[in-house]
Amino acid sequence: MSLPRLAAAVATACCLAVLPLATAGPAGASGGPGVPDRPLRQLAADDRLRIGTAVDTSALADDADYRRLTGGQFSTVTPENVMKWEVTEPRQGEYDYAAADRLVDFAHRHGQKVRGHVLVWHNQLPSWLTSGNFTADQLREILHRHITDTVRHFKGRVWQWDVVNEAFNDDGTLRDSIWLRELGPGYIADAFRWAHEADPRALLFYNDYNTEWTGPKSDAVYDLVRRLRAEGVPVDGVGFQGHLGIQYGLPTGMAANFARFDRLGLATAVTEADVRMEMPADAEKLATQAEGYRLLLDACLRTRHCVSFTVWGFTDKYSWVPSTFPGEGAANLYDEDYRPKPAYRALQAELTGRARPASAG
Ligand code: 9MR
Repeated sequence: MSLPRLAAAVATACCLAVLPLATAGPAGASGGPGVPDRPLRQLAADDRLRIGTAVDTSALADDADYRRLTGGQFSTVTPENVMKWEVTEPRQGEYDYAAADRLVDFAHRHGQKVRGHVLVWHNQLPSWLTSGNFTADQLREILHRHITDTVRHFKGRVWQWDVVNEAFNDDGTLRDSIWLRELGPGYIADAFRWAHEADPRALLFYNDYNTEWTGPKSDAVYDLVRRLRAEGVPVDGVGFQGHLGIQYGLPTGMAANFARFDRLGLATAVTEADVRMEMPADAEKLATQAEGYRLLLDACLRTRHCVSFTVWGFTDKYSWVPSTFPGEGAANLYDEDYRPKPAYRALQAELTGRARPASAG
């Protein structure tokens, strides 16, 4: 991204229209000594940061508390599932953007920006695609059309797109996916070029997990985006998902890792933060969890062009964790009854009174 575009990205993270906002939750406890009990989005606006959540659109439709906190606490939203290929193109060439459109409208009404998730991934693909007997040329054209049609549909309404998601293994080799097998590694650059053609103003991100610290995987992402930018491929940013588990110990060196991407002239973002634990939860585990969230936010706030910090859902009432990691859970900022947890207070405190490095441009 050119410097003016990067500066514009940071500027849109700042200066949010602040709407009448909700309290922290039904329990509405104070933010702790010296910490004002202001909604996260207001506090983040002071730091020129957008704070976001993934949104479960069924909960948004059915649960008034969920709706109130989604609109009141966050200044950007990511559809947790409804912009994924299996939902948006369930039959070849037949698109269904209805659920995603409803979320984009909600975001618009609440002064929120939208992170589009996701264009190229190995998961949640429709069966017509995975079990079809397509030639490489046909598959390339299918990918081109899907990206073009989807990005055009949301043109001007999506702030950041996760263009390519989780293309690497933890050892830094490219993941064996339908895209790599059939199209070769060039699919990544193609995807960014096609997305840029469809909406030249959207910020285009590479997004992955276990890349928050330095190691073979984040080195591989770093080498990829450096090479793509040198080749003039329109990559604007790197997303660090931020799925942590306290049983593994909390990561170190995240700010230094984010900084090297920043020095490439890229925007960065924390895109899917949650901090899970082995159940049952207790006060000590919740305190460690709070520190995990705090460390992720601190790394972002220290990074000049870290433009948004998104949590992957905000309440334990709706979370992907228990079904994916049996015996684990309690990964979110609010408990199942919408009581704010220590992690919520830690984010409030971390956002309060932080002087961020001045942005370039
Ligand atoms: O939270 C999502 C869950 O509801 C889906 O069942 C799951 C299917 O793979 O995807 C989850 O979201 C993932 C995201 O799209 C990409 N990064 C990892 C997230 C958690 O698995």
